[in-house]
Amino acid sequence: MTVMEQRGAYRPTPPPAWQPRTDPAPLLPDAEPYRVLGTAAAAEADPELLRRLYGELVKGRRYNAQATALTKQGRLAVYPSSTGQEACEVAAALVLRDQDWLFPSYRDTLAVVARGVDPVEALTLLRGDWHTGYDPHEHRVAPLSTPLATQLPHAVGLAHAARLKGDDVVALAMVGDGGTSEGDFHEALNFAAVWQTPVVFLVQNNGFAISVPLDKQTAAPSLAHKAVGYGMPGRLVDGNDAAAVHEVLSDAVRRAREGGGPTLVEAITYRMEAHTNADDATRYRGDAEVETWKGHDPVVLLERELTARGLLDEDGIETARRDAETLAADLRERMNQDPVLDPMDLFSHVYAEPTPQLLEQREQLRAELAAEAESEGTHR
Ligand SMILES: Cc1ncc(C[n+]2csc(CCOP(=O)(O)OP(=O)(O)O)c2C)c(N)n1
Repeated sequence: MTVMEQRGAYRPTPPPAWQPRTDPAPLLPDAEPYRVLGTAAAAEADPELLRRLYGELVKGRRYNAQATALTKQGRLAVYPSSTGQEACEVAAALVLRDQDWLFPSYRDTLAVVARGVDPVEALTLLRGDWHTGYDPHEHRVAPLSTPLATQLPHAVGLAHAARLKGDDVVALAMVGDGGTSEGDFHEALNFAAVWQTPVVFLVQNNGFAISVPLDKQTAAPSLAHKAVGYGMPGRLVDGNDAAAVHEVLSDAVRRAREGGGPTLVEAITYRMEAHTNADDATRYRGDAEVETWKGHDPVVLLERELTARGLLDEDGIETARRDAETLAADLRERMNQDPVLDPMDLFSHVYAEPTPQLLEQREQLRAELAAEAESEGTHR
């Protein structure tokens, strides 16, 4: 007995009964990624939606190939291809309503284009012209974010603010498996769950963060399990099954819209190509692995389902390919024109109110450009 107890001043009592603050069971992901294509659930899927998804996947595959070709021609500085991940890209864009917001990472140009952004404007960051070459407000698409996971707190902030204002807005934020190790991922998920923010986090687990495979990235049972620690549901989906990704994301968006709070969706997919055109993937992964994933190609999976059910014939396939070629030809033609850029634009859109330093630098540049123009004039 302690001295205090001997004096009778302290009476130990048991602590209040403890119980988990929420039941973790409903938050846990299923044991297997959710699938629709090739299962009984496919019969329930809307044929029109499947056909639309197919057309977008074919266009997306072609867009990736064209953009990669543009890097080889020196028209694009860099392109992080989403070949193999088109189902996630397309579904993410299609589940959103006009008033919702998309928060993409650098790998998500396809989602940005599928949402309606001009295919050339979507590439100006990767051409090195502008940080964001499109007006984010026009289609409600935030800038393609290169610093990993920084788009996530932005998505939460926007969705939380919209909710405080009473606006019916959901934000869908995309991030890679490597991005889930960032502090921003943690902060975004924590705030989202505490505030019950109408936001959906889509983690595309494509196996690698550049050369770092998932097992060196995390010890979590799955990335979807990370949701449970924050108090939101984690869902696992086959990321190459466009119908399944569309369904799971639609459920999550609906839940967010109805006040049910955030959801973390982990889509199991695979990056079929190198991290970017600047990477050599053969240095860290074998051909056998890539071949295995080629057998689970998102475009082929959907094409098989549609043809098996008589929802797509040779003509339909041909039309989809022609539309994709039209998109690629337009992209090629417009990307082959030299952009007209004004160096003074460097100073626009940096701050709402430019700082004195920026104003000073702007004047320096203006003087240099004027001097250059004058000397060009005298030497001509
Ligand atoms: C904050 C930050 N740290 C490091 C990098 C460098 N970096 C660029 S891409 C990348 C890997 C990201 O992998 P993942 O999140 O899985 O996305 P993926 O590229 O596979 O789509 C890294 C580490 C960065 N862009 N931002």
